[in-house]
Amino acid sequence: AAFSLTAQAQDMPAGSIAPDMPEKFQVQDANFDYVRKNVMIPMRDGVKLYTVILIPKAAHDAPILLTRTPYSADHMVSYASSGHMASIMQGYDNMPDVIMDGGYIRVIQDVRGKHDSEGKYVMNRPMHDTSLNGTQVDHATDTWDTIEWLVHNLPQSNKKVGIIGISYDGYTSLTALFHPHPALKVSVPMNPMVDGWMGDDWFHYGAFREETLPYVYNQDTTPKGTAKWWANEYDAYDLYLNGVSAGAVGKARGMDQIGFFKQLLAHPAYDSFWQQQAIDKLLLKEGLKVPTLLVHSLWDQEDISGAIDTYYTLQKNAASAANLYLAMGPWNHGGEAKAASTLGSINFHADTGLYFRKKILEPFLAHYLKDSSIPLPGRVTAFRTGDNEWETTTTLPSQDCRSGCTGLHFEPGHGLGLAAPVADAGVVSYTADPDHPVPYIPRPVITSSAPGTPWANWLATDQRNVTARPDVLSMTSPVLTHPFTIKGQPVVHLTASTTGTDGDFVVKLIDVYPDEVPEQREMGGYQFMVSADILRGRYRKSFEHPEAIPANTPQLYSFNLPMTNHTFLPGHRIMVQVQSSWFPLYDRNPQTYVDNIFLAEASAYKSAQISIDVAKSWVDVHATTPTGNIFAASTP
Ligand code: PG9
Repeated sequence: AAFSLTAQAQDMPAGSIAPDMPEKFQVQDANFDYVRKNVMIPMRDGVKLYTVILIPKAAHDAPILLTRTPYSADHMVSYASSGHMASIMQGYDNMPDVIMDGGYIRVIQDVRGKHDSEGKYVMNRPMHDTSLNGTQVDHATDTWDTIEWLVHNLPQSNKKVGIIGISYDGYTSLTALFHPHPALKVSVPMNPMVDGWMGDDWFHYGAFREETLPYVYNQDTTPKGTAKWWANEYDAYDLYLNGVSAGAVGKARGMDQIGFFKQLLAHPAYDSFWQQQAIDKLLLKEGLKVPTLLVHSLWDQEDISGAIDTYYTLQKNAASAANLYLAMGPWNHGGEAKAASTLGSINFHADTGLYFRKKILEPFLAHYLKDSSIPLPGRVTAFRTGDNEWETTTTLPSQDCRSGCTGLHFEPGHGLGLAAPVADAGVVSYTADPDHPVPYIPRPVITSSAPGTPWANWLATDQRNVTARPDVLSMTSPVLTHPFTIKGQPVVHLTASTTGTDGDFVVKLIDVYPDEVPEQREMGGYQFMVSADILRGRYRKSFEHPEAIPANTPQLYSFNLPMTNHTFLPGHRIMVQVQSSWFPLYDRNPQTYVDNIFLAEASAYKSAQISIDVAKSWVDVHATTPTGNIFAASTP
């Protein structure tokens, strides 16, 4: 060996050095239980997409499970600690107990323009048959071309393909359903991003999710995400307050070079830019032809609307509804892919993630991809929190609550009850000061992308951290003597006036635990948010055409809260909270009407007095348990 070293040195041109790394390192996989192929699959426009294929060595006649991602195919299979396929499948979107144990061929592809794929990235690439995309390609055509290549190049497969993924990869699982390839037999969009304006990642009913700026920065600056968001302030509350508006915070970091950021700034309202990207509505027009299992997390901190809106929208067409299944559970974003016996402090006393994977996902995939005699799960399988039970139904309660709903009515003295109060019950007021917005989690707010962030479980945070604030209104029921079960989407009816000309309304439905919880003492008095959302007041009449709020004039603010399936237990109380900021998850509303809140000047941000008409404010819920005399006689 000493000789060959000398020889090698002599071969080298003067002034160079022998590199350690071979041109291409060959991994020795003789003792692996799978074969890995990294291939560039050509699309119809010549762009090649980087695709990792893991084939179990025992595979023959095996179905294929595809995921299309902007989060790096390599990264998603880079956890190798042994030669077993399961060891590299620990992580986002990979559920080894289903995918590997099921003998599937696993395929993960980088979408256009991200990581090792060619082409240009567009954050939410519009479908090619809309006016927003002048090319002939989109995620649907890329999926089609990929599947075409897979079924012709994987002799170990049975030529049946399923597509699966969480969040962005749930969105690509939905886009695969447009003009689907005949070999696509099933889709499983988990926590999919569906309509970025209405209630998923970017806005909720027009309020901008300022804490997504780091995501946009990290994702949309370089193909491999090498440029990282930065902030000098440790507390994101300070960062966004100092930055004034979301537009200014982004611009200070050069984000006005990013196409998607420019689109955000140009489209604060629900105009045709957003409407043409609402996947649920496009899919209704297209028709759902492939069996699809939508997966929804009831405490999804990122995409809490996507799966549910898609479910309701597709119910409008019987043929599409016939291909549709829904599973939902007490998870955060993607929590169903992991162990899920708790959500923050809330304990479900059983692994609901494992139940989902084994009892719902596994048979669903196996039925369509392996053997149609394997029984399917129910149409709708849902975990009910509070009393912690799984249940199966054929459908969900109506989305609008037009009939058959129970009102949780505001009452004088900050009460909440089932009887509509007398006509003139007065108002309850608070001052909303944009210089002191209500934090969505206790400060310091560790931003969603930073180490140590409580982001994943924040929706289950104890609301006592804000209940005592004078700008948070809490309406509380007496103690329940009976269980009170609600399902579906609560509908808010708030009649309020403001001294300003714009304003936000956050409404939260909260389960207040008894002061003493012997089996879990730290839960005593816990205020568990069951469902909550925000409406930007300028959109109260039209999401497309904002209107200033006439000062000091009562207005109706009506909007749906996220899906529930929850039992308030005896001994607990029901609370509804109202506040005018949820910061910095949502950008501040200046409370003075300006054309574009992204560009609001510091001088526009003004305090406002908010007055809620007690008799004309309530939250409708689908209650499935008795609604008669369910409360103890006196308000505690
Ligand atoms: N919620 C993330 C996302 C989806 C779609 C667009 C942008 C962001 C995600 O977790 O993938």
